[in-house]
Amino acid sequence: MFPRRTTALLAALAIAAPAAAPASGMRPPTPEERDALRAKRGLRTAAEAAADSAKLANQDLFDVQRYDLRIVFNPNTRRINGQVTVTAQSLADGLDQVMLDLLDNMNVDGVDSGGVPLAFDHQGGVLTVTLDRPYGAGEVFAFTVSYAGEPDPGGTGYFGWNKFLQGGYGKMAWSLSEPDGARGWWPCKDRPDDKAMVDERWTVPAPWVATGNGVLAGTDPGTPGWIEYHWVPSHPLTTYLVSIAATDYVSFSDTYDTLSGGTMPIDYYVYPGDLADAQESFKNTPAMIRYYAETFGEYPFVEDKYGMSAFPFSGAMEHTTNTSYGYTLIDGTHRYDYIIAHELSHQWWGDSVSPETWADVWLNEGFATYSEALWEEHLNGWPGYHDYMNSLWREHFDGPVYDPTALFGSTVYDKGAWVLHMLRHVMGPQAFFDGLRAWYADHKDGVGNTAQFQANMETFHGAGLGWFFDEWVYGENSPRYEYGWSTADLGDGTYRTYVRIHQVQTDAGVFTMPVDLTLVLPSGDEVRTVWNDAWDQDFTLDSSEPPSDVLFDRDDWILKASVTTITLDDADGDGVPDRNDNCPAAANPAQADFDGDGTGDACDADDDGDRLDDAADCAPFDPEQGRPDEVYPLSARRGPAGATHLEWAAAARADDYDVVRGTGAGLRAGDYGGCRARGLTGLSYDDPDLPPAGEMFTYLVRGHDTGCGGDGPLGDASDGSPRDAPCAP
Ligand SMILES: [Ca+2]
Ligand SMILES: [Ca+2]
Ligand SMILES: [Ca+2]
Ligand SMILES: [Ca+2]
Ligand SMILES: [Zn+2]
Repeated sequence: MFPRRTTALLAALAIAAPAAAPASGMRPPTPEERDALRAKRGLRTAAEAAADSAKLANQDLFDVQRYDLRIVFNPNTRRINGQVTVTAQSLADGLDQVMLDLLDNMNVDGVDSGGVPLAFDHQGGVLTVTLDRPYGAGEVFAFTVSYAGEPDPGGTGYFGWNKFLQGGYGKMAWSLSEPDGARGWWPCKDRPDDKAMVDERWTVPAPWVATGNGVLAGTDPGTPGWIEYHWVPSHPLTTYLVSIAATDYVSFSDTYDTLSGGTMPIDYYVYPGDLADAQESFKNTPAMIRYYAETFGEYPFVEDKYGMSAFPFSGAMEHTTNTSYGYTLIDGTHRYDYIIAHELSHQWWGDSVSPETWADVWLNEGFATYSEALWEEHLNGWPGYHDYMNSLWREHFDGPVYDPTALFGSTVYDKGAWVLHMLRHVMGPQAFFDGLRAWYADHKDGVGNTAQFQANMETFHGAGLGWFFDEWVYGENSPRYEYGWSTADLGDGTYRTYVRIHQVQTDAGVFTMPVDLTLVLPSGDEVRTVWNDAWDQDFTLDSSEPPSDVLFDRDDWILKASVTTITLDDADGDGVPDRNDNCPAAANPAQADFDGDGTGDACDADDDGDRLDDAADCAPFDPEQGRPDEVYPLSARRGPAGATHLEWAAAARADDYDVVRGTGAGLRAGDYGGCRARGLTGLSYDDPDLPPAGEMFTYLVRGHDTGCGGDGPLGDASDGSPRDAPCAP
């Protein structure tokens, strides 16, 4: 809905006053205009709700199947009197009491079942009825409550008796029960999660017209001076959507051609002076129904009707098949088509698929607000849609979308619409709209909650969306982005653009989102989508032309609080930002790094990482060539027949090995001996010789690179000097 309090009506009138230049087209409302059209009221406090726990527990024990309402509305006394028959099914054995909501301004005259009086207690807004006997699970019971009183005596806005005209006030009767006003004028289980069939008999002064939900089954003059209108909806309703709107209406009709080739009436009821204006202002409704039917699935109440009835709010309310529409919005222009579209789309989102709890109200209002943008897209394509979504943008939204702090605040409406807008980009349009259609198809005439909607969309996305719902639906606030970019010419026809994305919001955690980065290239824009899931993140984008600009989320698919361009330092001017440059002080745009050690060749002293500095490396770009490492470890043990068995570990870059044998006496003289074997490709050697009596052999092994590396070391002597031993071939 687009509701507001009656007490603020004068301000609303000022906002809705015609502009100096008559507008012929629809334009997005400003945020201020939107706020002015919305009620500030919400549900009762948590403490008050908790006090309801006994009632809510009792209401869980029965399922209302049907309400038959028969109510006389007397604008002269501002009172109603009614009989409401409640038909319900017990969901538990032994149910002998049921608790309904009915505010204390209504006085209950009696409760009966088939003419037999039932005991009841009415206090604190709760009507407790003692049934004629205990009912078992599955059994159906019915009783009729007879009551009378003045609805909404405090003028909180759920019921009224006035209308406002150019010349002053007039009388009418109207209701706007969302979220919990139904209990102010009729007894019901006033919760959105229990839909029921409804039959409405509204008696009003003749010759008034009383409108309601569904199809007009007939009128009955009854008592002279009065007339009864009998409205029958063919689909179950949520209590807050039951509607009365009655005054000296004039009516006119239009026709919707259904998707299956049938027709459905569209019936309008307006104040007599507004007929001509309404015939112009309402003209687009059939096209809107058609568009939404094609987009979401057939209009939910195609067997009944769609209709609008003027009433004195400056906003509107999506009563099922009978939207109550602020009379100030009927001005002969189409500037308020967005409100017509909003309320119409509620027939799918809210009326057919109703919220399971009020915490889920964004499934109504976010969807209806998003549907405004879809209608604009239908009319004006992507630019219209894009501008419309941006008109819903705010730097800050209070609180979360789910279980909001303000039931009818901008977080629910506008951020809720942005949630769908963002989801469309995350999922892709095909999966997104398939998901919306399934959400409607699977929950029509029922209720749904946010977790179910998430699961539904995950099915079409083919992946989890918990990260998305956590940050955008259950979480609060929006990301603030800084980004910078720089491009390096790789010299091979490739341009590599470095992009840094830095999230700097302090009122929320890091946001995970796919981010569109647009490269502005001589031959046209290229959009690259990166997955941003860290506070400070770097990306590279290659292109065959140098970009003249890089745009962040050009098409505004992210509800970002801000985006700021930053400069990325590039000390050596090679186009690679310092934070990414593997040689920040040496121009090396291609960033060649032969050994992949993070230090570019342009500044790496050992390019191939073979531990020989380039200056000393006979093959600085071949780690397989170069002086072998020292052989280590080397072990010796006694082999068969007294031979010596040597084993050693492979040394890097060694292609084969030399075994050097000396004696203990030689070693003491600094002589390591000479080659015992050369060119061993294995890692062991058996020396069959036995040392002379009283002597011992010493062994050293060194690797040998058959390439340019030559001999490896034999290790260091005890004085630190390298050991050496000739090993002539
Ligand atoms: Ca650089
Ligand atoms: Ca560099
Ligand atoms: Ca390197
Ligand atoms: Ca090297
Ligand atoms: Zn709405």
